[in-house]
Amino acid sequence: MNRPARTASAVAAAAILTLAACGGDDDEPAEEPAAEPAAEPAAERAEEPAAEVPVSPSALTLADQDGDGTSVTVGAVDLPADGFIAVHGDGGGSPGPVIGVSELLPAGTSSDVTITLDTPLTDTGTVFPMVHIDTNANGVYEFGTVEGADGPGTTADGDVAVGPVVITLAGGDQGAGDEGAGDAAAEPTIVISNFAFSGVTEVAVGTTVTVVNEDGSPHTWSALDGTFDSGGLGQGETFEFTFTEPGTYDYICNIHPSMTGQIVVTP
Ligand SMILES: [Cu+2]
Repeated sequence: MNRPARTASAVAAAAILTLAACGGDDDEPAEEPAAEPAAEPAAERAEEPAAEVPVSPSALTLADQDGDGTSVTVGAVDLPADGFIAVHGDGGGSPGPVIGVSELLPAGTSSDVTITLDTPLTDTGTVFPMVHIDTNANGVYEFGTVEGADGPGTTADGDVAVGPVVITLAGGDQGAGDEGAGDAAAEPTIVISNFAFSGVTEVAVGTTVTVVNEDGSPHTWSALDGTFDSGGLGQGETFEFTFTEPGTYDYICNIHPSMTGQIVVTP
């Protein structure tokens, strides 16, 4: 588990030995410069919690996608320890500032991770999801704010686990929301769009409600009491449920729990 750190210090030690050896050929003063570099790596190692948490092998499975610019979905991420996906904006063809961070993800493989962008894209563009490991194991993403904490994860080859994702924003699609509402009377529909539920809020018992996800990001339509659960719906996918019990049903998207809604089923 500590292999990367050990390798790093071994390399540092080797470099120091080389320095000392070269200096030795020359003269005695060589011992003084050698003392300084020796002290630094030791101090770094003591302060850096990274040594205790593995950052490799990390891996990302990425694909270009359509979206509304508010999120990016990572197909899969493999983590050697608990960590995050930090989404970097486009810094001129390479990772720029971070514009969104996932929740804490467990060690192992997570699929279809959707990360909300704090700074939404306003046009088709590229973002760079990057693995960051929770090196201080406190569940909080602190890279850049706490020294030495939560640095990038690296692949088995030793590269930073990062890659570009082109998000294509749909243009001229603004009429789409109206269609669902128009048919609501005949065919009760709940539309998921722009990370929000809209549509029918009250139906009679026995009614079948259709839920459609218009977002590029996957969402679910899930009753808090478990009465219904669409599971993950991709873009354009629908789910139908027939209400057989009157009541008031609160629901959320399990992927984005801040997405909430309610439907009343009348007797
Ligand atoms: Cu969602």
